[in-house]
Amino acid sequence: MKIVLNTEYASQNGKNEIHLGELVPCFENHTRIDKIIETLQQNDWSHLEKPNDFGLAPILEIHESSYVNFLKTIWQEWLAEGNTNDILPYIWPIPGLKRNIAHNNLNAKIGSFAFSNGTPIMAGTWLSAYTGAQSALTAMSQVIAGEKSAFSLSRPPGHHAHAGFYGGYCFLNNIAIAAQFALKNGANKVAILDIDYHHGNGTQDIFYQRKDVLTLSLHGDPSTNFPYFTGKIDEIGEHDGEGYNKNYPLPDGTDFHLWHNTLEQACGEITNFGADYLLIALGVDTFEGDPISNFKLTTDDYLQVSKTINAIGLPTVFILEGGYSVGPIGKNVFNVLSEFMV
Ligand code: SP5
Ligand code: ZN
Repeated sequence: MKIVLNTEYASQNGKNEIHLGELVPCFENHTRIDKIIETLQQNDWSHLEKPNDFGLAPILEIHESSYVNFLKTIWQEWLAEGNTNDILPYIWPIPGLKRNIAHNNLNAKIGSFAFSNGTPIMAGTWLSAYTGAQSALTAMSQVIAGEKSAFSLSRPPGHHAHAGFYGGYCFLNNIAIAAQFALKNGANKVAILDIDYHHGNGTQDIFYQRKDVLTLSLHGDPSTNFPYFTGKIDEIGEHDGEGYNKNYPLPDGTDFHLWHNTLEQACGEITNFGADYLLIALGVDTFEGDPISNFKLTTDDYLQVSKTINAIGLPTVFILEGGYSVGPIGKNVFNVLSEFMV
């Protein structure tokens, strides 16, 4: 399998997020990728490819140009006003207030492009986000060119990002950008299977009215888990997309037996759909030791996950999402990829 790394992954280096009422060091930090690289090397897998640069066009297929422009320029605007700390939003134009992306006040503008507060922006955010998206595109292009599988080892993650706003540690929706790229380059249908602990709200929203992209997500029940306001079972898509989105919310404390039975149901949907390619939003925050999640998967369980995904038999692109237990993250990711590591 080909593995593509955005070497600028550490340029996103947020200091703090709010957790249980206090500022704590960001869970989503560069040590996650450092550890995955280290584990790959220990397992004699040290050939990591650099992303090609596909430019802004494939990003603009998914994201609004005003939003992309915001991500590119907000740090300079922030600096120009004399600020030095990371940018964190603190007011949002929820219904009843008026969204205004052209607002002159930066706090008002920032809140208009964000949906949650735990996602700092700093000098290197755009570089990491841009190269992360290019990494996903490169992995996708390799599979389009005939590779059986590829892995985008990239950071920051993407599945929470919507067409026009960021949150949940995500800025650009890498997997949506890669899926759209596949459709533009010959595919008729693609399936996205999101196995991160959290609902892939951005990906769901982006393809909600489309039937050429089947979106499936297994996640912690939004009644008790981020992102709270999406991810329920009755969100099935709309218009042409009705029936092409499926959510599998699972209760707190879910163990591998229930999780894997659910995975097999989702795999059945993918087989029936008849996709040309499968894209996996690969989060390992389902791990039993994850500090912000509460499923009970073990490192060995991820070996079976690899077998079950491989049994679908489709050319497959894996794109890294979450997973915050840094010590075992490398082995957990390696095990999900194990059947594809040829
Ligand atoms: C890509 C990804 O995995 N994003 C996850 C974003 C989750 N952010 C919210 C974290 C909230 C931390 N505090 C929650 C306490 C849970 N008991
Ligand atoms: Zn997650």
